[in-house]
Amino acid sequence: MSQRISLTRYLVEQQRMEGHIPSQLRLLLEVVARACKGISQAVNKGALGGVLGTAGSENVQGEMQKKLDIIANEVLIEANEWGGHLAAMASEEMDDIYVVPNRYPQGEYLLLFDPLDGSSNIDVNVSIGTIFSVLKKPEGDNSVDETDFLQAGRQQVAAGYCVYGPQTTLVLTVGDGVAMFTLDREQGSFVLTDENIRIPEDTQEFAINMSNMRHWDEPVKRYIDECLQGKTGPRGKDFNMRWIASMVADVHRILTRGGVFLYPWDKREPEKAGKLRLMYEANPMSWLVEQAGGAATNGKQRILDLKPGKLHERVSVMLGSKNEVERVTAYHQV
Ligand code: P6P
Repeated sequence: MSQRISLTRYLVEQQRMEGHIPSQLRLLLEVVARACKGISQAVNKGALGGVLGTAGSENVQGEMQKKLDIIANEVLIEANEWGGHLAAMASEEMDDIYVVPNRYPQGEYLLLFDPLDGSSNIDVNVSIGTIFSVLKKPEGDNSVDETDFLQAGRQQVAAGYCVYGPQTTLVLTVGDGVAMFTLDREQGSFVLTDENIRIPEDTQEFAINMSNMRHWDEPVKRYIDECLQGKTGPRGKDFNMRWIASMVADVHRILTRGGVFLYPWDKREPEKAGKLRLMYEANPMSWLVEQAGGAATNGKQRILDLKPGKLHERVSVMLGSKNEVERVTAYHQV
């Protein structure tokens, strides 16, 4: 059997050979991975752990929180607050940033996360996941506030997700390609199972919530309609469709076999730029996709170039196989 490389060894070798990962960032990534193992355990218990169903509260998005949303959020906070690698954290489940308490040393990194993406799938046993993004705290005074987080996605120093599906798989980039680690539950460690992941530039598979079709803008309607026309239409080939309603699972499929994912702006809430959140969903996923040779735009601009105005800002998302993203983006220019 080929030698098994653990996440720890991978990160140490990346640090030693590539110089990509300062020791504090390596510690941060190890802590996040350990937290994801804990979340995976909680998710896997399901009804036996009394963790299904709603918590009876709403998050900053006005969405009903599931018990596991809160558990996952707490696991990430408690795992990361004492290590000395972070100045503060931000989460989909918390209105404001969480500044590392004074009783712990402050570090130079900012950690953002959607602790459990795809919550609507928890109770029906469909894949969900944790998405995370790491920024450096801007130089300057020791205090930290929300404005320190408002950096474009191209400023990220690490990004990844952990998908809790048939396997528990951690996918990570520090700016030198994308690597995948599968959790070996017998050893209790993540093992490298794929690296230098590449997304095919072309695809015949799109992911979108078709029930929103009547609300889409014309360029998206045109793009999807041409896909649906298949071989006899302008695309000259048939397309398949997938929609898991867990961004983590849809993006994992795209990183594994290609595809294009769209959650575009629509007329249901025209004042909102989209449904997905820029800072802790679109930015980390867009960087992973770009690092694997794909593309990610909001229909008009590269997502990683967007300068956020507020922490929980939403954005229209089109990402995946490069040629498809470029096509649907071009339709927005006409
Ligand atoms: P819809 C999950 O709630 C999420 O934020 C993404 O993970 C997912 O892609 C999307 O929303 C699903 O939205 O409207 O299809 O339920």
